[in-house]
Amino acid sequence: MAIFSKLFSKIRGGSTSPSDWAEIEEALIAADLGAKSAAEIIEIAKKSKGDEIDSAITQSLSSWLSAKDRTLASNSDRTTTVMIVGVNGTGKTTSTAKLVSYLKMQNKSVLLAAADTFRAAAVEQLQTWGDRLGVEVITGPANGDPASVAFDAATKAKLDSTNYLIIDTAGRLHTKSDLMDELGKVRRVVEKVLPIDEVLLVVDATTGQNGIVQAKVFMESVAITGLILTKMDGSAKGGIALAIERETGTPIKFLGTGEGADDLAPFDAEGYLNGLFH
Ligand SMILES: Nc1nc2c(ncn2[C@@H]2O[C@H](COP(=O)(O)OP(=O)(O)OP(=O)(O)O)[C@@H](O)[C@H]2O)c(=O)[nH]1
Ligand SMILES: [Mg+2]
Repeated sequence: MAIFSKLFSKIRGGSTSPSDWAEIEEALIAADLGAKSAAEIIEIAKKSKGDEIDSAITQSLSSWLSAKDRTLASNSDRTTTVMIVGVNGTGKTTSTAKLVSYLKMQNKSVLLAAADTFRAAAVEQLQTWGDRLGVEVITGPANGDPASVAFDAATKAKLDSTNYLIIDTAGRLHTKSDLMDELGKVRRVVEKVLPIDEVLLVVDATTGQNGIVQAKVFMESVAITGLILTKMDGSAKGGIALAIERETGTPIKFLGTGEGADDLAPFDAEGYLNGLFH
């Protein structure tokens, strides 16, 4: 992930030719930083001298990261509700399971809502995770209304004073407006019982710049409070985290780094920036 170390060693190596700069810029774009940020980094590097380059670039990169709270919402007096949304196959269900594991480590009680009613296999997948992790999963009839499953789950979570309700939704193409509207319906119906605290958009890091497009469209339909960036273990292009925060202004709350229940880590912005250099 140390995408800047090559850049610096080249610059420090002496005079940097136009083709060297072009090569560095290409490397930054290939690392998924995005064309705009890559060009700006080159400008900063050209303007800075020797030892100043590191700090000048670090300063810009930190200002591009979101300044918003990255911690998962929590309420001491009522159930905290989390909706998990995103396009197909990004890792929503797996991330839901990972969040259960994360919350159970903190001795929190969790209820799951299988609001992906489109595929029987989707309900089974969540149920399997629920059994493995020892949490109850509220399901509904196949092809039933996802909002109704979410409503039933919210009612039960409130009644039982469960600490967290996590609603796993079906994957949907951000370009399909009827499916996007359905998320708004799930939200409104749950809000009859409990406020929605988090809407976490799950983005697959390996989809690169397309992830940013997905995030922007989802943000127009539902009020996204944070991102979970998955499959970081399968992407050597660490720039996407920075690019997506800069472009959307939305904080990454967690990184997914594998297929297991414990392969989730809160996003450490400082550690991430350090990792880009070393
Ligand atoms: N390597 C890796 N694989 C992951 C990660 N997160 C999820 N996966 C895998 O990605 C695949 C899809 O994950 P799911 O959790 O089913 O994705 P989903 O978004 O729920 O999919 P749909 O409900 O079909 O839209 C599975 O094979 C997961 O094991 C991750 O952080 N790293
Ligand atoms: Mg799923």
